[in-house]
Amino acid sequence: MTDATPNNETLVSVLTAPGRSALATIAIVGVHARQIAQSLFTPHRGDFDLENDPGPYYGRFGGDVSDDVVLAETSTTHLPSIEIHCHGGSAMVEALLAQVQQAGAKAVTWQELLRTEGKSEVCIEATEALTRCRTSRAAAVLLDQANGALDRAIEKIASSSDHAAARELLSWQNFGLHLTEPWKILLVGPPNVGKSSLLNAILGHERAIVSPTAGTTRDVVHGETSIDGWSFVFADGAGIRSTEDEIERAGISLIQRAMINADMCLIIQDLSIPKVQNELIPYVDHDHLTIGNKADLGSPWSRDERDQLDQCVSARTGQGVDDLLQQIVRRLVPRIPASGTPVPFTHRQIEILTTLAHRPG
Ligand SMILES: Nc1nc2c(ncn2[C@@H]2O[C@H](COP(=O)(O)OP(=O)(O)OP(=O)(O)O)[C@@H](O)[C@H]2O)c(=O)[nH]1
Ligand SMILES: [Mg+2]
Repeated sequence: MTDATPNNETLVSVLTAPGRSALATIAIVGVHARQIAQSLFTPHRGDFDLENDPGPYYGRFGGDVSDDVVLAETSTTHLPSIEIHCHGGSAMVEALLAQVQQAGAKAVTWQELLRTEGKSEVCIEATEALTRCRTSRAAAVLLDQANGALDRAIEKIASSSDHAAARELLSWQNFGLHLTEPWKILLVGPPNVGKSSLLNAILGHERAIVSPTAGTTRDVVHGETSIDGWSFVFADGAGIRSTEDEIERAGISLIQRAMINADMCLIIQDLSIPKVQNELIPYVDHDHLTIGNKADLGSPWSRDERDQLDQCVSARTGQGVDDLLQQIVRRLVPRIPASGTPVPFTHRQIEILTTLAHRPG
């Protein structure tokens, strides 16, 4: 592992997320790290001798403004690296950071610090993605990439010009991009078919207003949940119909625009009234499932008409809702990578692989 820090430069960075928290971690890395710690830290008990004992030490860090901290040397390369665990109020973190800078360290982002320690771009991206992913299942895939699965695969492809291997990696791109961004599912259909009721049944709480009045929902209402360890955001909006009501028309245009960015639409119809062909719903080009709701009520639908649907549900009783969720997962996450599989998860990585897949030779 190489380090990119100029010999005389020592860096300081806050490793924890910006904002107030219980605790924060500041890292000092570079040739003068020990010297800087020595000038600002006084242990509550015993000696402070990083050369011979990496700690942890408990003591006071700072001059006029100071904090009780735990300090330890955490070097993994030949470059001295020290972590200070202080209280997390943003004013205290800023004050300590300023004092470390005054003592000679240069403030950098935690990404720059990782780069200095010789970590690859993929590893830095994975570390960043891990702070944003929402489920432990997604985190496990990202940890594999932080530990080098994707770096090793890209290196091998680059040296062997193995186009098929590049294409295989690219087949995971949609899955990979959704490790940090939930899949977007839009509930669409005519007014009063039970879109808001179904959103509430899926989320397990009363997120959207439900009423027998057609045209109740106007704004797009979002709710996030995880299914089988993958993250999804469901969105419900205005029922689509032709109307003179200006506010309802604005709501319909919102939901039509939201369809453009949705990963999948659920086209909902009401089984308790005769089947209507709603030409206003432009779903045919879109990945979608057709749903018949209100299956708890009597229905004028023929057997054939019901069989053409992907799923019958009752938002009121919950009948069929779990089966619907399983269908959604099977459609959007048809393959799950085995442990250790390289998976690209940023647009930068996808671009690199696309170039490798098309490189002559
Ligand atoms: N029996 C029965 N009634 C339902 C079911 N789902 C919804 N409803 C009723 O149907 C009516 C309309 O439900 P909503 O969820 O507000 O329908 P919507 O599609 O969101 O309607 P808009 O927002 O107006 O477009 C309400 O009275 C609900 O209680 C169901 O599965 N079974
Ligand atoms: Mg509604």
